[in-house]
Amino acid sequence: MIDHPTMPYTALPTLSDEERIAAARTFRDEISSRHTCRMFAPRPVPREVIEAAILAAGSAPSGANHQPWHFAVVSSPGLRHRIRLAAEKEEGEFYAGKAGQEWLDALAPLGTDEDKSYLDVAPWHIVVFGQRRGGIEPGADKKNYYVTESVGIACGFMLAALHRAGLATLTHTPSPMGFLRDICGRPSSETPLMIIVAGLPAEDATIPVYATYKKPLDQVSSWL
Ligand code: IYR
Repeated sequence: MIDHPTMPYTALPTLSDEERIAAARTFRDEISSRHTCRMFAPRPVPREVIEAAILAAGSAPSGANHQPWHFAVVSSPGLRHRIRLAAEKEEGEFYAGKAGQEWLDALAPLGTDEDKSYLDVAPWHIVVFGQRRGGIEPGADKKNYYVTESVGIACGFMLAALHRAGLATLTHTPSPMGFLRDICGRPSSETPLMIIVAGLPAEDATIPVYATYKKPLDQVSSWL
């Protein structure tokens, strides 16, 4: 076996079973209070929050530790408006029928439509790309593995970090979203996965009640 350096794993706190259960439940309560928000306040949020959230996302596990992600962080009003216009063009067709009736029916209880004005309002768009090729060293061009899984986990970490910082978030997935590559100036070897829209919620922000229904434990798990 090729020699590979190791180091002690000391990251975990020492907890009693009671403390462990309480900690798991505290995190459950905190993260389950996050809900997708489509109504933002036009208020600035410090760049440092976004930097820390990206580093949190970047600590996610990934195939061969290649970290096959890129976060294009868009704050300029001009670029955010370009993203809005391009997204609304695609979504206009989507909601006009391209999605198909079954998909439109599934979305109806959420009340979404082609109006993406929140993209002009929220101060940060974090456009997440998966990299088909890369590797760990700067400039490397190796094959990446489990790209979608890895980037999905990183997005989860990022949403948790932004929520912890008191920001509202939205995972926006315009369909199709190839335009994001052009607007963000990314190479064809990268695939946009989603825009994580982040900011403070509007004072009168609401969310669809439908989105707050979460499946109970017995529906989402089996214990063998
Ligand atoms: N991308 C569209 C449609 C949409 C699709 C799913 I699946 C959602 O959970 C929500 C919306 C939009 O953003 O409106």
